Amino acid sequence: MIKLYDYYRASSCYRLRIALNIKGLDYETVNVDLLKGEHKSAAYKKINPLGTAPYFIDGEVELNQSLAVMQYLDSAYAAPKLIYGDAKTQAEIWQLALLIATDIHPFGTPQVWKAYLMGVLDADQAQANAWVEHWISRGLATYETMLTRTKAQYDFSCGEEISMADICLLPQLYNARRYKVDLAPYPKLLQIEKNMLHDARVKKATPEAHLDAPPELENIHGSML
Ligand SMILES: N[C@@H](CCC(=O)N[C@@H](CS)C(=O)NCC(=O)O)C(=O)O
Repeated sequence: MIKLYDYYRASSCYRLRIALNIKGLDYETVNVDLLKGEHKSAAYKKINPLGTAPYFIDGEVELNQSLAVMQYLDSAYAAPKLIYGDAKTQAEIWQLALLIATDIHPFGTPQVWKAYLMGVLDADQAQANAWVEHWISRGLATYETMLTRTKAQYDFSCGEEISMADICLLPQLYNARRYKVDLAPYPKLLQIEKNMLHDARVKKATPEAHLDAPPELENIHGSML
């Protein structure tokens, strides 16, 4: 069975729980407690040299990048496709997924804002928060603009089905809510968030629904769940 090294609140892990649920694949999770620093242990780095979560194992296939996992799931397993459509649509799905995964997400990870900005460069908490909020707002504003430029009105970013782009977007919106970023300027993203949370496969993947989540966990997705 597929094994996923997972942390309930980590957005790259959240991406893969959504992806696996949409593909209808069974998987077991192994909890990597990022708060306790388990990902930095020598034992975990023997498994995943990158020292991050998620880590994905399917037989002989072992991957430590969530987007590579989604590409693999599409190639190795039956529809629904996460990267669908003609050449243009597939490229647009990649473009939006990468906007989240490379131009927003890394700046908000603890290894950047906590370990490096605060730990090495001596930023204080307010400065670190401002840094994270800056990259989230810049990226989400770009995403909204890009959707506005396409004339089609879809339920999701690139069509009527959930794609890898949406799978990256939803956890990023979750993070934005945690940081109390004002999402009002992004009505298209808010509509996609609502549409996604309507789907039982997505709901099941949320941090709020995660079996390892503490009972007192704040409900970030709120009434949409
Ligand atoms: N590019 C990787 C990102 C992995 C990543 O940064 N994971 C975060 C959690 S979402 C992590 O493990 N962070 C640990 C840290 O920042 O200390 C992917 O897409 O899977």
